Amino acid sequence: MMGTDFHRQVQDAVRDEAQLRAALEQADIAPMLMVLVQLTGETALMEEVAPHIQGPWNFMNSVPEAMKARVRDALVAALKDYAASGRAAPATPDPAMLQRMMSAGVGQQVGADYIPLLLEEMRLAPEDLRAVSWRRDPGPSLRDFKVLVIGAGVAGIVMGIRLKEMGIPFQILEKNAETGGTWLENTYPGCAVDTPNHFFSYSFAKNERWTRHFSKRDEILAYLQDTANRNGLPPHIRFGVEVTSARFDEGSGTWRVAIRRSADGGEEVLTCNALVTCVGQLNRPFIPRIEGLDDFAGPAFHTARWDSSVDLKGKRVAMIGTGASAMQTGPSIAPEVAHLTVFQRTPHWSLNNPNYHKEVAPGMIWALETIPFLSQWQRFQLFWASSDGFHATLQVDPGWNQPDVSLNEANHKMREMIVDYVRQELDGDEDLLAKVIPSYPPYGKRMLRDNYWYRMLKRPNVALETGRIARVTADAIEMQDGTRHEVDAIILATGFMASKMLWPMEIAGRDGVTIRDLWGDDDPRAYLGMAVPGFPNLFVTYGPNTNLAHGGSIIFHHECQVRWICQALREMVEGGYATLEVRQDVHDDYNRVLDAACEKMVWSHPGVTSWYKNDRNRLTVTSPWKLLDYWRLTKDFQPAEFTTTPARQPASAK
Ligand code: N01
Repeated sequence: MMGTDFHRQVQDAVRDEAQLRAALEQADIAPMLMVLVQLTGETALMEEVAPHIQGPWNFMNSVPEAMKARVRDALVAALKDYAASGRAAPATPDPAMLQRMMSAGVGQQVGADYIPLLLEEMRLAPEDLRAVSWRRDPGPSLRDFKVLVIGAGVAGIVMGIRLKEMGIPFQILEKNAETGGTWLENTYPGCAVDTPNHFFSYSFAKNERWTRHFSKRDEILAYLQDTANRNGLPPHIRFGVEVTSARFDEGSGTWRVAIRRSADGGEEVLTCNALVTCVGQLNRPFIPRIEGLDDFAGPAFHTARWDSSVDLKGKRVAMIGTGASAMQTGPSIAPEVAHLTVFQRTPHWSLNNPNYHKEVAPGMIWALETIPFLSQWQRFQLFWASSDGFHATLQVDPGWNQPDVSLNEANHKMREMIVDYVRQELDGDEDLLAKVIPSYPPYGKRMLRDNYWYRMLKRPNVALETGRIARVTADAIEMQDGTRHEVDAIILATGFMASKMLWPMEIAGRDGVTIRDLWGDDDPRAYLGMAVPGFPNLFVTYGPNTNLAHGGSIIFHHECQVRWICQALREMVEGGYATLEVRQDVHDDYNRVLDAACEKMVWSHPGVTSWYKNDRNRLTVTSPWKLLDYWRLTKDFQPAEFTTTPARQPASAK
């Protein structure tokens, strides 16, 4: 924080003491405590409060009111003192002090190895530690270097911002008419994030104004678009063009990228030195092959292609699927439809989070905006809450005596805790409970956040069907046991073609070998999820085994990937290389270790079927690594892991 910013913030904070005190009543106690320690260097009160903090979420502490009041008083006094004295902003605490503060703030031991990661993530100091800078002046060699980025969603935005910062010429190709990617395309009722928002945001574009702890789609889309606009991305984005294929040209070491314009269907070929895909894993809807689905007479659409022209009010609606999209859609439409039949093939686990439906109190928003360092410490709390805490409990204990239903003691306790919660939500309806509790261990499929799903199932106008669908007719869904559900509309909450990564683009590398030749429909592999032998100068974000399922935010992963890709591009530019290609042995060794790590994780459990793995039980989509592991793996690009060819050719890109 620059000195003047700090002083302006401190002056703003103390201008109206009554307002400051009212705001502090609504802000979270642990982040306030951390700010107090940072401002004063005094730890005595923190040590007194620490035993009352039992976890990183704000609902996990039992700090007595009188103690909270002392924290607030001390913070007001510290802010007033800074305002009156004009003293410089306090330095970032040293690593040992940070570790103690962090551990006290979350009521858990924060390992020293997390401190460098957290400093980046929180941005306590003004420097942007994730920015990649040149080691020597790239000079004129940048002029004829060009990067094409496919997609202007969450990953494409950070990719573009970092390329722009480095001065690397680039263009983003986006099939839609606006930025936002998945948050633009998904408009189904109830669409929201289920990672806490003060963490689910870019580290370099904090947003203190989230109105909810888990915001709805419109607010997230506005944030993404605002971030893109503020950072001057629109002139670099070509909207309304879909990449259909990309071919590597061995002679020039460049990629020839074919695009189709949505306005007139016309086609063009662009050329670039490096190609970065930012198309996500969850972009192409999966439409199940159900006999007769095309013959249904009423509206039938996928959650990610929501047809807002259809009024569901008073209609008999079928919803197929019970994943994250269904979890948000179902309870949102149930109150208005005449009848909702939920078709569950296998149940999901779902956790309750008391903040999930809450708005952020206005005083808290004010405090986050106004009090120096508070939003950084808030981010830390939520990072830790959503971080690696559960990772160890998601690994198989080979000696565990109930391996079908859980992995180990901690996982079994979680199972029992969730079952108790669901039983309560279902008012003790044991028949329904038996249908909605999975037989596989918790976290086997993506862990959902309960959006009042179980209460929805208790509504008189909602029914849960757990049989197998046989066919769809013009006006009904027929089950294998002969049951017939007459419906007016069908919602397909059936997920995405996640394993068929980069589809439907045809991407051909050396010798014309395509990504599909290599990966088939469901077996993608890459080094760190980003680089593929035989595909020089191609970088994949959110590629194989980079989805997060134990915690974290996909934005965190994107920032790790983008830094690594920028370092790779720096290597190309500074070295004047035509090509940069991951070594086959490096790729293979990584995948061997990765597969072994995956096999121990809950997502590989034989009782689980999910989009995380292919039908040979190999995890293809999801990462087995802790956030710390992946951060370490991607922090420093290792040139020795790549082969290069010299003498770059200019890309005659349009
Ligand atoms: O898709 P899913 P999703 N007959 O694949 C069922 C992210 N996301 O769109 O479990 C009957 O999870 C299928 O059944 P089964 C998030 O990463 C995030 O809900 O395979 N049923 C399953 O129930 C998420 O994980 C948010 O037995 C069929 C459902 O369809 C990912 O997107 C919100 C079937 C598909 O569930 C995908 O979630 C929304 C068939 N033939 C999405 N085929 C946030 O909160 C499939 N199913 C941030």
